Amino acid sequence: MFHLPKMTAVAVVASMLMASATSAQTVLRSSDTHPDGYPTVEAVKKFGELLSEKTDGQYSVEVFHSAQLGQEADTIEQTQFGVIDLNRISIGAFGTQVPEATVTQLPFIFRSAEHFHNVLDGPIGEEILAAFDAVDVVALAYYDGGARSFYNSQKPISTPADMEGMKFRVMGSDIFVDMVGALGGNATPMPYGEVYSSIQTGVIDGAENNYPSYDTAGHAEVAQYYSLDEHLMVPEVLVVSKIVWDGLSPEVQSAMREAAQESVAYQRELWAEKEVESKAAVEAMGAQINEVDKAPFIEAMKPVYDKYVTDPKLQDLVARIQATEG
Ligand code: GTR
Repeated sequence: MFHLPKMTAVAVVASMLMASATSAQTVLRSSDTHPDGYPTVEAVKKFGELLSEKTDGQYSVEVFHSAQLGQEADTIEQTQFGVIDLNRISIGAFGTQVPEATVTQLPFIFRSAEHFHNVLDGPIGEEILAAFDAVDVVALAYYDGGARSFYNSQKPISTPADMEGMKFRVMGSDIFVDMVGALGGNATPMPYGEVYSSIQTGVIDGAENNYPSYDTAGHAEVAQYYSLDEHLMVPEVLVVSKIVWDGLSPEVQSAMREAAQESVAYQRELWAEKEVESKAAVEAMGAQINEVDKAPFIEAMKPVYDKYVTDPKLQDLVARIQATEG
């Protein structure tokens, strides 16, 4: 190895620092658990292009897809520490850390995609985004994540009774554990990246997710029964580390907020296309999709609401969501 004399090394480092200060090209690293091409990954790339345009090339974004930076729970911590700059993540992965955001994890809280958009695009959506400040990230925008339904390797599920004794993987939030419990099943929180092999080896019977995840993670290959109860619509969020955010000028902060907002319409378009494409893809993989009467599933969720919606502030939030049109 070539060793520089001490003084020379110092001079080299100093000139490198000066170069980075003058050229001022900052590449922000963004995490995503999904593979390249997935709507969230493509939307964050678009966000990066818009940010770069708005900052005259001063800031750009590199998306580390396919969980290259780790599983979601770990990447949240790293984002809080400022090790990862940006993160596109499901609100479900935050668990119950952000009380206002937990309402979006309540089963059947959103009645339709239209209701979901009406709530998140308005003042309630703003209020929930702002609540993330308390956990050291700044939430910039919501992306679509569709409706999640149960799937498993054993049999079609038509009523909660069919779930009796079955094991389902859920995201790391107590709400989801109680949700499955209230339906008669057993829930195991585990990282997304372990679901495929856990179903394959029989550690769990199934999981729950939207069509695009069920498709792209290959879960349809190992759990062919997909039962359309659509119990959850959990928003995806794009967050930036608070440490990184605090180091940005107000101009760059606004550019970032604008770029994030502008990437939303693009993500929604890609999402709508991907849902259709993935439904066809899973059917081609042998998935058997059954319709479900949602009423008994909705009915069974009362204890979950009773347990998690006790704070009057959250009760008010839930009431306002329910009163929103759509
Ligand atoms: C997907 C979501 C991911 C991840 C995954 C999971 O729908 O887009 O961010 O949370 O679900 O179930 O872990």
